[in-house]
Amino acid sequence: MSIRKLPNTSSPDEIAAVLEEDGVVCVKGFTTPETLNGLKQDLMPLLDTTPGGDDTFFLGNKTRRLARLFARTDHAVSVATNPLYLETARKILQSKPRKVWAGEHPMEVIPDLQIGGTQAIQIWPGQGAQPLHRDDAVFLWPHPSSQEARMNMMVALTEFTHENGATRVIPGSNKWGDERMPKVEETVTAEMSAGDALIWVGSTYHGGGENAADAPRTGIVIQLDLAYLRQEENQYLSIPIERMKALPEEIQRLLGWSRSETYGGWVEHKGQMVAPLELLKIDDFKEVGLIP
Ligand SMILES: O=C(O)CCC(=O)C(=O)O
Ligand SMILES: [Fe+2]
Repeated sequence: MSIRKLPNTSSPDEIAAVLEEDGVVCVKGFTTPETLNGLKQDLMPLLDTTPGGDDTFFLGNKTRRLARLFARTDHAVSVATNPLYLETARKILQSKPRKVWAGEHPMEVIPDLQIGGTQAIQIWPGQGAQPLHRDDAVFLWPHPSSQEARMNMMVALTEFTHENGATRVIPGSNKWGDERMPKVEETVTAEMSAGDALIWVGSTYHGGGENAADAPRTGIVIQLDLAYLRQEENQYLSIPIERMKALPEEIQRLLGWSRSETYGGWVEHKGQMVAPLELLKIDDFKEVGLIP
């Protein structure tokens, strides 16, 4: 099985249809050249001074990981809200409303989405392959499942080749049960040009490839998750409050500052159980117990 490649003129429905089947898809030309250049300008100098991981295996001591992308580049906003990703994620993650009763009143509730993690990942020559894994392991999600917990997307900032450590993926492994072991021989390589995006669901096995080339391979990942699950990367502590206040409300919500229809995530303010994003509108955070 190969990774299907779709043009950036595809609809979220078309992208979601491939994801439902294969668990992975590549969108060619996902970013504009301006966004790609902006991401590189903002992140490459920071990666230059980022140390490698502290384990040789899972995170890789020749792999540099720089997180907190919403604190570090304005371009994270357009990447996360690109309909080719966000609308597609909504089709996969929000397709099954849940039934809830409030007394005699039945409710059909659609779970919110949130950004669960952001990273630039730069694999240097000499880094071996990352173990194959499912990204929804962070939630101990059971498989097979009729509901995906997470979507992930890798946007290539450099070319991704088999030689330089492009992500390895097992298409179709999103349908496997938890007893089946992923094997390297079952993987295919997600070769991409800079600006392309690889999108996969949380249950698809994959891993960073070995870099046997002579230059680093760099990409960024932004995860979109069911908002009632714990964020993998703690966004509340990752983004300075003044920067949070300046972000669009859609992004504030996606970064966890909303309150769900069934009251997940509230904070008390003057006797009301409000969405935390109400606090972002208040100038003096000491008034509500937050220290800026
Ligand atoms: O760097 C890659 O190609 C994949 C990284 C990855 O899968 C992860 O860190 O979860
Ligand atoms: Fe992963």
